[in-house]
Amino acid sequence: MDTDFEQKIKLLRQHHEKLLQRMNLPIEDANGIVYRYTYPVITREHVPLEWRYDFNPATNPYCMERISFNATMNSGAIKWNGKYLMMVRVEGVDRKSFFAIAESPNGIDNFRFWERPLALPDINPAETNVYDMRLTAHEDGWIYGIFCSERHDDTVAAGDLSSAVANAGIIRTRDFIDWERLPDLKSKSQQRNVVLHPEFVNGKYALYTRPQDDFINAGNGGGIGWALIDDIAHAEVKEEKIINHRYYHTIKEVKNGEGPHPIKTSAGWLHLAHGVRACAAGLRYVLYLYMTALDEPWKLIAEPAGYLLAPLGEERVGDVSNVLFANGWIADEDGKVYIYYASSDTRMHVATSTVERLVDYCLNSPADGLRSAASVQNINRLIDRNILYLKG
Ligand code: BGC
Ligand code: BMA
Repeated sequence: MDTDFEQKIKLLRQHHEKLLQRMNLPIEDANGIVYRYTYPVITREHVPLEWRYDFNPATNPYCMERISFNATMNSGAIKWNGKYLMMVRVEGVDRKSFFAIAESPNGIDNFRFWERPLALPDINPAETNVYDMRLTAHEDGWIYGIFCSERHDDTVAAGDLSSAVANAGIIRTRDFIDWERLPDLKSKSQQRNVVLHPEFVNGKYALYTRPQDDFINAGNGGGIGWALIDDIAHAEVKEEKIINHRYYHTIKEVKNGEGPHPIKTSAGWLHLAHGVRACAAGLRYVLYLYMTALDEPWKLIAEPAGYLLAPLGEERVGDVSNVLFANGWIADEDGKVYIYYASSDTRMHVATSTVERLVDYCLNSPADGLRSAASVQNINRLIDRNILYLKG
């Protein structure tokens, strides 16, 4: 018996347990719209020790990690059997990412990975990387996952090992254990950020899409698209219309994409999305909200100016700095909303709010007037209203 080895493992387990059980409290400097929390909810340190260490001293005499992880980010989310689940994008030090479910009893701490990563049906040897899962419990009774399936673009010049093609992969389950993989979404353009709407619309499945000209650039195709699908088992985008546009000098000038599927509220569908602009430091990703009509989910009814959440403090720094990205949120029965967002492609956080607050934010914050002069007008209108009100 190697007591030194055993001692090391015991310590590792103790530290790991302490991290997993760490309590998470809201930070009180809020703007009234959302609350951030003290700690990230899932980091690479949360990855189970069994995935990392060989516990046998004979084959791991130095008690070293055998497989190491780089990041836990862009996670889908869903409430299932009373538990808060995240379908985490786990990325190894080899840059390959995969999916793994982590579960919490309360949605803000004590997230714990299930025993093994998701057994994603492997249907195409060219599929190189998978990421950014969106989960939707559809009214047809299945729980769907739509994710980005990426491969090398074989049409480019030899030696170009960076050009890639992004498609939407589709899986579904009834129990989160057995997953059926459906054929990838057929579309004329590349697709990342494809999301399934939870209800049938005119008897059809409905997808939020993000057509783009090539792997990185939205180009002419820019914006969040909307497409009706005849058969989800052979999904094809036949017609696509842009329902949320990009504009010059806004937080989404370069690209935007739907986050998780929208939340149904009495005032309309509440959407969380990401917007991207370019600057000297690279692409800056922030999160914003918009709303669409209840009966016509493709019709924009409200969009407050600018972002809801942007990288702050330590969130700014990571593998791809200056990025917030979200593809999961949960609206609880009592109206509380858990927004799961990743910072800088590195770690997962939670921010909480309520449906009422987020709807109020969307309907009553001024929209983007697209010019400095319009922004000043908005401020002056608020000051005028305050003067009037305070005079009594
Ligand atoms: C990365 C994604 C990124 C995309 C576009 C992919 O290779 O894995 O994180 O969003 O490229 O930059
Ligand atoms: C993308 C997304 C994310 C990522 C972001 C920033 O295009 O799909 O995977 O968080 O870039 O790197």
